[in-house]
Amino acid sequence: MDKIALITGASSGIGEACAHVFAREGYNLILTGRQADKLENLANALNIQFNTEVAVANFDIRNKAAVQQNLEKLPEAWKKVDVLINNAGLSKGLEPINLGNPDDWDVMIDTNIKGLLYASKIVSNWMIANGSGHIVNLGSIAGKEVYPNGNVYCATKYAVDALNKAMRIDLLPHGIKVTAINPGAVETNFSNIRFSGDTERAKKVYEGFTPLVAADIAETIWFVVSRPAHVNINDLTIMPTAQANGVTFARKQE
Ligand code: 8X3
Repeated sequence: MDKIALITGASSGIGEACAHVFAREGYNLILTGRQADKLENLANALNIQFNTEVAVANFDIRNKAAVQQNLEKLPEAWKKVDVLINNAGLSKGLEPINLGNPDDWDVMIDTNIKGLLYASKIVSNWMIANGSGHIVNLGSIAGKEVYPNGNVYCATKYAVDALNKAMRIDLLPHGIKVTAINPGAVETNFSNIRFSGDTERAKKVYEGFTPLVAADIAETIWFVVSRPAHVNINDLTIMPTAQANGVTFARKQE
């Protein structure tokens, strides 16, 4: 069998873009996410375009039992995962801590931290059994700097940063590479979800400059994964040229 990449949160955005790039590069794919129809459509499209074999695993990454059942029931041949892309993640709300919605906090903590852990535990054991592997964790500039009203989202991405470092230590004896990719502003559905469908507010985030697109991140992940066996990129922060840090943008007035 060809190499296998498992991508969480694969039905849209950066996850979907990674599916395209890794299919193009000859990988077979395990695509996970909550939206079965979107995953199936993507699987069919990649099969037609690249002849990619795709296994779809439909579950909510916040559900520990569902993650375990759906991954463990994959046929043994599919457990020879070479690359795990821990992409599933989201932001809900952008409010000062005293006004934040604890339900939003739960969703972010359960998805961005706990979901990443559930998937990583299972797949890292497969990688240990296989004797190799590469885990790519999607962090964020929000995991490098705290910005106003970012509070809990930033905390979850700081946790990803910590787990990225921790995994690298723990999996070192097994020859497993671990990398964090930390994007700045990428125009996906991210801000629509952050602002609960307030598309006007979401659009403003990307006004007056050229943001990154999902493909920019997917190509960067491919670069990281395609380095020679002895090279690991630990941590990579990537931003639009018009963004200097979490809050400083060169915006042109329209
Ligand atoms: C997404 C980028 O700047 O909105 O993680 O936190 S940012």
